[in-house]
Amino acid sequence: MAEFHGSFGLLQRTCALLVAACVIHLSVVIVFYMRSFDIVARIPLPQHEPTGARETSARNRSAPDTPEVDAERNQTLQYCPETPPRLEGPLHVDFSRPVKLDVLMTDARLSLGGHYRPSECVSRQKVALIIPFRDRELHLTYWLFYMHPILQRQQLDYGVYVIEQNGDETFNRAKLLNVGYVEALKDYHYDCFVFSDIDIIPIDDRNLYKCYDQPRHLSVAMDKFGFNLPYNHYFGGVSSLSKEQYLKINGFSNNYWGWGGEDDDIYNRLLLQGMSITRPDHNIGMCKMIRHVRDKLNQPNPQRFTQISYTRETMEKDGINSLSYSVVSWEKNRLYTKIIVDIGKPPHL
Ligand code: UDH
Ligand code: MN
Repeated sequence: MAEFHGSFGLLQRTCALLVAACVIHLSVVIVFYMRSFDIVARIPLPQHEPTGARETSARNRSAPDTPEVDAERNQTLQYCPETPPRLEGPLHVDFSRPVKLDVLMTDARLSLGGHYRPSECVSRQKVALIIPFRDRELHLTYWLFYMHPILQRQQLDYGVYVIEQNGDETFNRAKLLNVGYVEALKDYHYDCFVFSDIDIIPIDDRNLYKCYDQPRHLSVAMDKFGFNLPYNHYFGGVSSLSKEQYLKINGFSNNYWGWGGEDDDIYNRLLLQGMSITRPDHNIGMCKMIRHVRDKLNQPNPQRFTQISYTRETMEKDGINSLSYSVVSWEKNRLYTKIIVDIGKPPHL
């Protein structure tokens, strides 16, 4: 009898334990179910999230978060509004006034590599700013001084990449831009690329440095050209392409050595792939270029006119799929990432 009571007690305790486990399991399921509804209700999906926005980066060298961490942030913050609320409109940009970077250098909102993202909302795009560079230190100082505050007011999740051509061969702007695209993607999962000359600053912060449904030309009314376009299909200076748009044209040509032509070749590529370009209104697209003389190692490319007449034939095999270079150094400082690269030299004919 005692033995019967003993095994009955054991059975009773086992059953009680089983019921308790079921209750715990059920409550966990209910909590997760309710939270999933809560998340859907709180996070509106962006209207035009570019493709590739959720791709993972190949390497993560720095402060920028991985997509997994992003996902966590996204649960507590709303997407930034289409129109950033703290824009100032027309700006005062004066290259005769010396500027200092000390205030920016202590801006705690900037992380190493000149990376920023707003704390108040989740940016709709991740923007890499790619700057072709050699021997323009003063221009770089002005660019950083004026651009960081503008990009921050535009609530962009952005990083700055200065791609410096090593050595003293003829300059090749478009090839450096291709390198910038590849290297920036190794750093963070960007989905938008703004390609900017070092010496151009917009004078209205409503000119948003982001990507649109079509490739965008941003520097549309430069002081250098009497606040006009030098010609209708001009696509040089500052432009933006989403990752998808960039890949559709096989990136840029690697073969324009010296000044000129590469921007017209990009324009041809876009049209040949059935795209059109968008531009801001004239007053919003006004910008200033720092006055300078032609660089010694960037003389006009005499072959540029012939080259741009063959874009259709060359673009398939000359671009991101044929890019070759070697990285000399990769260094992040407070305000930007500097990547020095060896991009070879022009073929001798
Ligand atoms: N750059 C350097 N170092 C050089 C040469 C060029 O950093 O030695 C970079 C820099 O970012 C510069 C950009 O390449 O802003 C373009 O070169 P640029 O400033 O000499 O070009 P430019 O002022 O641009 O002449 C206006 C071009 C409009 C004519 C359109 C031709 N298709
Ligand atoms: Mn210039």
